[in-house]
Amino acid sequence: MRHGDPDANDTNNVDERTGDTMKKMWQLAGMVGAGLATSQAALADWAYNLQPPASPIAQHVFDLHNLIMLVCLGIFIVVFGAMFWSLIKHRKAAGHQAAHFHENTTIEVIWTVIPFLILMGMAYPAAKVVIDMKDTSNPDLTIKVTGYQWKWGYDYLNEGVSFYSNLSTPREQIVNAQPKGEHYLLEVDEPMVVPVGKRVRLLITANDVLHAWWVPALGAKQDAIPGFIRDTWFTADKIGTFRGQCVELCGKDHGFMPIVVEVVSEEDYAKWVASKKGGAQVAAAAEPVAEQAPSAEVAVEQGAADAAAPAAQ
Ligand SMILES: [Cu+2]
Repeated sequence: MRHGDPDANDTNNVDERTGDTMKKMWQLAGMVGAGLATSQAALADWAYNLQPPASPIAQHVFDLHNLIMLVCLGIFIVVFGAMFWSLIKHRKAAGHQAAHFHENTTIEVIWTVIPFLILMGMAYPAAKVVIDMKDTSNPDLTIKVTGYQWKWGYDYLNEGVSFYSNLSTPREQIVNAQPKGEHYLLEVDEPMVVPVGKRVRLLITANDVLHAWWVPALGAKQDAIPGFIRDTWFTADKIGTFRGQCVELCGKDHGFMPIVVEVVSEEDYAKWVASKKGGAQVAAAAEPVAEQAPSAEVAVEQGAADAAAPAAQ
């Protein structure tokens, strides 16, 4: 600061104001830090990776993710390493003279060929996984999944079992009148039940607007589109409960139509089917499920999918 300068006072004020802003920023940072520290429970739930895979496809997706992240890391290190090395080693202050040249065919060929090879190296395993995801041939059982505002409908085409799956989180938890449960907004009254180790084909559609069915641990994700039937598949390789959500913004209760898949042993699955069929007879189809949803026949007429095939098998 120049003493005796008529602007010295103004400069002082600017310094003070800058100091105030800095102080405020530090206070804000402190508040955010304290906020994070007090929500230790919430932090404990944070996971910094994909969900542990529970199907071969999910495993492929997981491995692919790791591989691509490593490639990205390698590129990051090389590019930033070269940049900082150039900035520091060749700085003017160190007496470096700038080179004067234009065009260098060798370097241009190298920086075209290397990225091309990297891209090809990433595209090959990625395409393999995508093709595997789309191969829904030879299923052991087929389930039609219908998205509704705001619930899911499941029709087991082989067993003739149909039901809706609704959010079961109590209203009190949603409006903060009760503490939130362990599976808050990720719990349903009737989960999808499938046998372990079986190839499950899902025919996915919607009855009103776009929805999307996603269970990350099973590696199954597919848009549910009214009037169309899209398919996907999974083979759960462990018994357990797997949770997912609708992942296409579908209206006011989009966040209130979770998905729960219960993977059980083959015996338990047979028991479950028997119990569902017994229950269905009692109910005497009082409420025909998925009446308005596009039937398999309609879909075939539309040429949308070979939806009738699993029923015929
Ligand atoms: Cu939805």
